[in-house]
Amino acid sequence: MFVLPDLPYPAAALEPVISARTLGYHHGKHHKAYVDTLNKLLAESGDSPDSLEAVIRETAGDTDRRKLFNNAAQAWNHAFFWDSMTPEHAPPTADLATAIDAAFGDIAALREAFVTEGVGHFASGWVWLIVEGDALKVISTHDADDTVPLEGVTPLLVCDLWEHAYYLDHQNDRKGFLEAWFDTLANWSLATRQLAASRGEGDVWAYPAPVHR
Ligand code: MN3
Repeated sequence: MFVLPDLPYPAAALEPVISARTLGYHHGKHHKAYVDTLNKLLAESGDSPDSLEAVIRETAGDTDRRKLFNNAAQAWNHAFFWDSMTPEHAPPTADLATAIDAAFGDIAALREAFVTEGVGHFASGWVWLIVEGDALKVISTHDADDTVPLEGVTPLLVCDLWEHAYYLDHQNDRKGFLEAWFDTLANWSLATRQLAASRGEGDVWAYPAPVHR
């Protein structure tokens, strides 16, 4: 079975952009429900996969296993989202800063691209900073879809575009949420590690391995 990872910081650590109330519900109710449903579906089918990434890759695009995919991917996306934020925000440096400048011109242009992609994304989903091959890109995905099944793509950061991520704190102001998120919460240390891993230095981020009982 898969565990619900603890938040990597106290629930109030991301205030005022994300309140403790929002984070408490988001992690303790939404994320937990995805993990619980994932475990229930796996128990019913008798499967005991080696990793959550394997479940997502095997079920992506399989309409008969859409429910399993949705819950597996949402479990993964939320854990990566928690790690995509930090109360100790610091700007990108070194190789990451160089890669951002090469792809977008500067950090302000990346911010514009990230916010514009997130605001323009219709309904629920996720906005990502990824590296594909050698190039940084901003993309969005719908509903539970993520980058795990995409060959040659490493996610650097993700932000949740579902209304439950921001509605209590920002109401319908997705743009304001994304701007504040980018300016004060984005975890560029994670992005730096992911970029290095995409180049073969260290391991890419992975969901905690399942516990077999
Ligand atoms: Mn969410």
